[in-house]
Amino acid sequence: MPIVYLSIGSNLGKRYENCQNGILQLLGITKSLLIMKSPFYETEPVGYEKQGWFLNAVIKIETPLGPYQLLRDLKSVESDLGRNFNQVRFGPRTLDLDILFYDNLIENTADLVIPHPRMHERRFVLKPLSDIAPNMVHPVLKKSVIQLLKGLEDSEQKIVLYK
Ligand code: PH2
Ligand code: MG
Ligand code: MG
Repeated sequence: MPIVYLSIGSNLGKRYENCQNGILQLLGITKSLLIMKSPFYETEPVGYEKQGWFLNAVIKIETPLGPYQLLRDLKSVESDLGRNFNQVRFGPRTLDLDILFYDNLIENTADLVIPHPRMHERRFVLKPLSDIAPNMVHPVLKKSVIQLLKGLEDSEQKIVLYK
């Protein structure tokens, strides 16, 4: 079955509970298996700065679903956990679930871009991803996760281990 890496994030309400409940719901409705889970990090907001820090983590799952059905289910879990979709781009959210990698699939449509189009610029994605998949090679950029992480500027995007 396909192996998928997902990024989890929350910066509204009970951030840790939102993430944990989101993971559990997602595994339930998609009948996916949790293979690995990174530690959580507290991360400085990227993109839109007037908002609270996020909690972020990455999980590795094995799923029977294709990428578009998985995307639909991620969105339904996000809205179930109180996410309001009529808000600023990159702004605060109770739960964000993004597909980073879906096997080595490269997908580029209006609805879905895989690998995630901004993952390689984001420490809040690359750090937890490097904890569980340091040698995974980005199928477009042809660099490993650890190489992508080392390519980021040291000063930008503060992140702190949470638990
Ligand atoms: N998600 C965003 C925009 N900015 N910043 C951090 N630190 N963590 C996120 O998960 C995040 C963000 C859009 O999805
Ligand atoms: Mg998202
Ligand atoms: Mg996102």
